Amino acid sequence: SPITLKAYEDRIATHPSPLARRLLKIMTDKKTNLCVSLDVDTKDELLRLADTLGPYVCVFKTHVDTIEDYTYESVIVPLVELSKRHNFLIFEDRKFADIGSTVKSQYTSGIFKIVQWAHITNAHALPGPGIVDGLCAGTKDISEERGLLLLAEMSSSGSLATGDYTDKTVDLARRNKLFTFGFIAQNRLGADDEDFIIMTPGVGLDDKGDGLGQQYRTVDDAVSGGSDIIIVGRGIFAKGRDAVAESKRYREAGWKAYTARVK
Ligand code: 5FU
Repeated sequence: SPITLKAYEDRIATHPSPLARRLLKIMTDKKTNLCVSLDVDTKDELLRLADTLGPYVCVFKTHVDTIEDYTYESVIVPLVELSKRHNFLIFEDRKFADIGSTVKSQYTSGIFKIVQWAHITNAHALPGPGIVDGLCAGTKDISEERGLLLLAEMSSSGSLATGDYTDKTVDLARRNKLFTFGFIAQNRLGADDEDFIIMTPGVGLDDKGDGLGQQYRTVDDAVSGGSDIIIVGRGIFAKGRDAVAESKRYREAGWKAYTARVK
């Protein structure tokens, strides 16, 4: 049977993570639990989608290392500007997976300097507590809120992140709830009063998979199962789709499924 959960609005005041409070406020104000995954190859496509779809999303997810013509000045600076104009958060789906010292450098340095602009990033729990400590140390000189999601489950077929691994990932998140505010997952995780934010990829209304292991669930399935935010990529901008119309459709479906499950 579908689970019932507190309203996003009622979680704002009590959430331990400042970034999560900001996110829940955006979701409440804009009435959206849609995160669009901007998996495109050029800066023009990325910025055009961020501008036209901005009103419908709470978060944009990026893989900034796939942008062919990336420079910090031409991609990040305007993207941050758009995030202010349309009131969305930026989530760099970096999936860190190394020792603390290395991930700290990968988060703060190089050509991407993720911590400077991505409100949210994510990491695998595989290396153990040092990965969270290293990333958290990387936020020390940043004045704005930053947050981390741990990958507790994946959408892909045959994923090894199940059972005991998933449980231990939840335990790892419990060590630092100011910074680690939730999970990439397919199910509700943690106790109700822990209030982790669950973001769920592998959501699509028209496709079953992509031939490379991706598996799609419906919006209803994900949200009634406990997902707080649905992540949609190709379902919205694949060739032949009208990205604005699809964003409206997923946003409506996501909000309807959410209101149906609220206590
Ligand atoms: F952690 C995960 C996961 O378990 N599944 C995913 O699909 C992340 N993803 C990302 O979500 C993936 O890297 C894509 O960027 C996005 C899904 O895109 P799609 O086009 O909706 O399949």
